[in-house]
Amino acid sequence: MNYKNLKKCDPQVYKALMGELKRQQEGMELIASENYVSEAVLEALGSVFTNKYSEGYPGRRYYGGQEYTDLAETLAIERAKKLFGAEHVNVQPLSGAPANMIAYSAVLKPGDTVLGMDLSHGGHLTHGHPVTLSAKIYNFIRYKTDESGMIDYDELEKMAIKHKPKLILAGFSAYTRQLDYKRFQQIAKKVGAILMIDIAHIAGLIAGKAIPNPVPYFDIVTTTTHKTLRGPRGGMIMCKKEFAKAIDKSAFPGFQGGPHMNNIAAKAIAFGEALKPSFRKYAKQILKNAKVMEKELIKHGFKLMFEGTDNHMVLVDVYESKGVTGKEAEIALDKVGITLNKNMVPDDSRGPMDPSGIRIGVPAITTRGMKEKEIKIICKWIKDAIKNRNNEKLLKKIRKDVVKMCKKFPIYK
Ligand code: DSN
Repeated sequence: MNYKNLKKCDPQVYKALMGELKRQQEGMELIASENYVSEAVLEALGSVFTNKYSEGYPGRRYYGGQEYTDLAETLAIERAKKLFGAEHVNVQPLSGAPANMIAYSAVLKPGDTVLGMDLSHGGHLTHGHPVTLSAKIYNFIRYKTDESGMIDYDELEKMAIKHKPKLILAGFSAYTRQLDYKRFQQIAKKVGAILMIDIAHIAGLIAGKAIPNPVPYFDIVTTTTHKTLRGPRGGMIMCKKEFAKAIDKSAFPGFQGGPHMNNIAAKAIAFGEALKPSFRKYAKQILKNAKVMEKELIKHGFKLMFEGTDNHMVLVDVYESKGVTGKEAEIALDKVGITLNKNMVPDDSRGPMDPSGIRIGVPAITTRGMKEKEIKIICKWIKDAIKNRNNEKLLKKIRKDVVKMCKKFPIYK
């Protein structure tokens, strides 16, 4: 990649950027929410669309000069509709957290009750964790997984009947099982709640038709565009027609100002890529890779939460199965160039900065072209690096092997 202008203009930022490029090229990226976008997406992000203010929506803007921004935003909307079978799409949310706030404020009044999944049981901060602004505005009640690690739908139904939520929220950032969309729909119908799902983690698996599509079942669907969907960092909201006006008004002028048009153009490109047959292959390969990872890690004596995975990630209790904390494991793996994140496990007895678990995802390495054979080797490296975390010589050797494998699957040449 050529950053010749940046190199001349700002050598300090250039140095940081080149360091990050090398880190991505030579590192094994196992953060479940990360991926590698195409160079076309990168080009759009760094394009002249970045200069343009476009408050409003295509055909209805508050600034002149919108013929090309309208074109790009309309392309993004139409492609997203086709990809997910959505009735209405808003591509302006700057990311997932704003998308959720926009959706809440479109349909809720301060004080309204929401049922959302508990963070330590796989939910997301923006699903009502007490430290968030949304939890200060709305009354979040958080449901959990049962002892086997599954969502207890009977308990969820009881909670819904008891608390009468205005909104029931499905979705997660560290849960590995397929959700029962129909059951969510039945429960919401029974108590007259609006039904929303945050598909940030699994949007690419849905778009690639590797897992079922929740869009027909849910009133509102929020997502990020940069995880399995492999687009630019950003958010998106899909909804049934009856919520379209409220969602659009809540996004702008309710919550945001000018949309980031460079980002929206990049979303259009990524959605175009996701409509191609090769994206389906990628999505299916993610599931295959994650299944191999599940089996291999169990074979190596790791304890997997939720008894395994149906999606792109696994959640591992390293504290119980290996006697190391999530933070210790993350540091040991960082040393060998394997990047992942420490993560709470359900009812974790440890704190979020040094929890019992690690979360491992395969989307980025699947994008690189790695398959079952490589996953088996990576799982062995994970086991060896954690076990030998104080053996600097062995860690260095694994680091070399990691770089060698990454070079066989090059990115951003
Ligand atoms: N930070 C994202 C993740 O890693 O899951 C969610 O916002």
